[in-house]
Amino acid sequence: MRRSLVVFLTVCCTTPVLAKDVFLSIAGTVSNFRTDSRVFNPSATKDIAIQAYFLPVGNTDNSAVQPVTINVPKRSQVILDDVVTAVFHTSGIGAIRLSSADDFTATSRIYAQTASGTLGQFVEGLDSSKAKKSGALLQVKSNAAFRTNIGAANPNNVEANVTWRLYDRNNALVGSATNTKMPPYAVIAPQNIVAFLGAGSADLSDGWVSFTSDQPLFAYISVIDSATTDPTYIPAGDDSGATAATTPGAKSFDVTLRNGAIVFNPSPSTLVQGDTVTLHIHGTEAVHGFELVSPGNAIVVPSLTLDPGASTDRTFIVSEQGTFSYFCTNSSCSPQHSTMFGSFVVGKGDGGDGNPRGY
Ligand SMILES: [Cu+2]
Repeated sequence: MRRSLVVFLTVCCTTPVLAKDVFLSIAGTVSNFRTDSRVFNPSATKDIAIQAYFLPVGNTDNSAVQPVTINVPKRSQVILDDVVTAVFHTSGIGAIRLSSADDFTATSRIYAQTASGTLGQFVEGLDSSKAKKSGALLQVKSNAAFRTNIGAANPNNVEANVTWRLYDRNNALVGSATNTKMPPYAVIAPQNIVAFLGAGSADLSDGWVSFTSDQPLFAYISVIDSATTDPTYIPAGDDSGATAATTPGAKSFDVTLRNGAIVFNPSPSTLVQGDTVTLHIHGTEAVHGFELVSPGNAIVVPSLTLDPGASTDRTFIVSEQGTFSYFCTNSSCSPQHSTMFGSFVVGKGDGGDGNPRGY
């Protein structure tokens, strides 16, 4: 009796589970852009049903999005031209999630309609099991000849906390890490990598991006030739998740933005010219801003704003001596805005005694 039960359990549970949860990270019907998708059912014996979700961009919670059913007969390709309009009866840009208890594959081509024809790029539908907690996006090009857009989709029904790092052609970290919170099923629209990652005027004739996330993520870049608008879609490859090597002698500070004060911890009074500084900036209580200006009025940390609970890192090299000033840049943050400023003095070096030298 017991033996037959064991046999029964073994037989019942060794059937492979083919459930799939596939993401097309970018699709859209907007201005002259369209997306044509194809879905294929490889089964020789079974017609299948797929639940399709359109997840709009905007990095918002898409967990309440309702699905549309797509039926795919056995051994058939279903043609979904202009999929956003044809299947979802909407427009705009977003990711598409396709979910089924059965196996299938999905592909798409997102393209611009031009006077002389279309210019497009291939997007492979990737199962959520292929999403990555750490990845590398290669072939970044951003200069006079090319621009690079970056986008991402969170395939989880929970928030993902992502840290992005941009590296130049010498594999040196550019600027500082950028932290992004992605709500459940949130989608980040393709956007220029220079603005998204705060690259400033760095040389990005070649580069790459790494990301780490507490939830597996889909991320991609699209590299666009500025002269022809020829686009190339590049999905994330694997990375070890190692963080950037820290600069020897680097100093880091927590900077808390709260109603009425900007608080450094520890005090930046020991900084000297040449130090590499990372500020871990934390928002609390209200939407506060932050900017840091050098003694010569150079903007060291460009204006940023943080929601309560949000944080971001900014790294810079102290290039001048004198008084550095910081202040809140959101004048409507709170009634105590007018006291949200401060300064610190940078000397020449400590002269070996651990104390800052006057200047
Ligand atoms: Cu303020």
